[in-house]
Amino acid sequence: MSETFPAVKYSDEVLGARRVGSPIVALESTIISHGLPRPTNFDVAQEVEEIVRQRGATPATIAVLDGVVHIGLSAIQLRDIANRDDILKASSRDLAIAVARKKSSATTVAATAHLAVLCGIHIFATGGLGGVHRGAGQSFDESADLTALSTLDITVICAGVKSILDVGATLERLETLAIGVVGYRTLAFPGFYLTDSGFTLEHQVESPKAIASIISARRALSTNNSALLVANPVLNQMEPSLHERVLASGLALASAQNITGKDVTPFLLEHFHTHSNGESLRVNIELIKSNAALAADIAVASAL
Ligand code: PSU
Ligand code: MN
Repeated sequence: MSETFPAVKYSDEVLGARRVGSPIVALESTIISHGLPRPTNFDVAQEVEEIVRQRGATPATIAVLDGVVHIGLSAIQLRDIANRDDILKASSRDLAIAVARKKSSATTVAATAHLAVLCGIHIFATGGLGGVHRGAGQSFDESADLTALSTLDITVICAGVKSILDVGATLERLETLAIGVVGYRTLAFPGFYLTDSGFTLEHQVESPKAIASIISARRALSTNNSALLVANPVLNQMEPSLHERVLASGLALASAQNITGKDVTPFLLEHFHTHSNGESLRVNIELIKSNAALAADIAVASAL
């Protein structure tokens, strides 16, 4: 007989929130393990959870530890994700492999969103969404975040898509995949480190309450079988010329060193963190916190 697997494990805090039906915000873990440098990553992970709590919602950071899916992490587990050297990066397709083989994996937007919805959580804060990479016409490198979000009832609060990507192509794919996009207090689609990617959105929303009513309209119309993106621009962006310089050198280095597949995004983020005099790190931290705060406000406004 084949092995059976335990259901996911909830933290006491998340269990308590589920019991009384109070709002929960899913938080991803790849941002901690592969997106931010040590030791800042652990501090930021804790601060982000605290921001969610202060605004009246419960944080559920999601990850796989030693083959067990965790919805909500203890401080020790959060530290493991931040500091352990054996933490993999799992997209949706890797989840079952990690669980069956008792591995430890941080979860990407795709995998976190999948597990959140599996557990009845429908609001999710991240940094920047994955998308279509530059040169994807040749490399076919498109993040599984997009296809995952095309099948999940979840609202993702992000600072747009990462500026290392082909933003125009990513917006086209979002349209094809029926993933709704609204700008939070802006029509300028944000570009992660940059407040404005140069692309214009069709819809602007002004408040968490307005987003909550879009979420209930999605349910009423059954258009909640794909995700809604809330694009929340960072207030204090990276200086655009510095951004352009570091991006150009990062892309050149990635190509010279033949970096491919799931390593591309962590490689470029790390390049930014080591070549921007702390600017990319400052902006990355600001945007994660800001997205977590907005996600908590939306969760409270929609009582999800
Ligand atoms: N946003 C960040 N830092 C990150 C990521 C997003 O601020 O590290 C991660 C997310 O987990 C996202 C992943 O799902 O990058 C996309 O990776 P890829 O391009 O390989 O699909
Ligand atoms: Mn990829």
